Amino acid sequence: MREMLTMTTPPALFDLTGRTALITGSSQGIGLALARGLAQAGAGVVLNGRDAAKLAAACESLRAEVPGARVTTAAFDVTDAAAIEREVARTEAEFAPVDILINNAGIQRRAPLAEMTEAQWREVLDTNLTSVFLVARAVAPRMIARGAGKIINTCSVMSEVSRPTIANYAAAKGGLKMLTRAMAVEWARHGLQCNGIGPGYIVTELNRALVENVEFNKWICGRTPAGRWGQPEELVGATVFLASPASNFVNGQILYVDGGLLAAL
Ligand code: NAP
Ligand code: GCO
Repeated sequence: MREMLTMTTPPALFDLTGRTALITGSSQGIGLALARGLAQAGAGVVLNGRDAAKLAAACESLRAEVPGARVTTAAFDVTDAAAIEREVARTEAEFAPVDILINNAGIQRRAPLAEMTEAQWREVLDTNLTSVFLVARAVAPRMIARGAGKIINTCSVMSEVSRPTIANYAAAKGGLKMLTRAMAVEWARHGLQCNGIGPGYIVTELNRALVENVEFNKWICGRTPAGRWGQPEELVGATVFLASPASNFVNGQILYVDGGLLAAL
């Protein structure tokens, strides 16, 4: 056993040099922070979003922040199956094979459930859940052919609990927890590790209205044992772990990074 432990030194366990990560929804927020952290760990990164100009700006800033980093962009809507297939094929042909897929793109459309429109329901389920099926369906066969790959899905504490006005989002993130496990069950035998990260309340554009709401801000800081909102950068450690050789025997797990929120009544 001792020999096994000395086989790989800690830095190598978390070294992503030579690997390439596609991070959906990475033109801002959590996705961009994860891309930055993966680049700092040595990975080449492919930024994604629908807005090409926003992507170009994010790409430029990342190249400046992480000198020598391999950074490119792939603009596509994660709900558009044809665009996904086209951009994944182009990325693998022109940039590098995708070793790490982070299904991170997501939206919120808050409304009381009894008043929620079909459009609000479908847009959230399409973007936060079905998209993960569509993108993984394009990437996983290539990983399976190579006998290796890391898939990390951005779940949420809403994969476990809900609150009023986000039934669509909670349903999507609850489904994403089980889709993550289903991926692990089918693809682990092919050398893939499929897991998720479960952020708590993080300060991003998606939550701007909540952060700026004095009453909600007070509630969430009281509801979170750490007594504060999280920052996107605080999700990087868990993501690098799940993207690296350190997690080669970890499958079907959701790693919650929530300041203790789910531990508390
Ligand atoms: P954000 O700041 O609003 O960023 C969302 C990103 O997703 C943007 O880059 C956006 O770019 C992209 N995106 C949205 N719809 C897309 C689509 N159809 N196709 C491709 N890209 C799309 O949100 P965030 O807080 O970073 O959220 C990122 C992920 O973390 C989401 O899955 C969210 O559910 C999850 N999450 C967030 C929190 C939190 O507290 N913030 C907590 C738990 C989980 P474009 O609009 O340019 O396409
Ligand atoms: C909300 C928030 C949450 C967070 C996150 C918590 O309306 O309560 O948007 O859904 O974004 O998902 O983990």
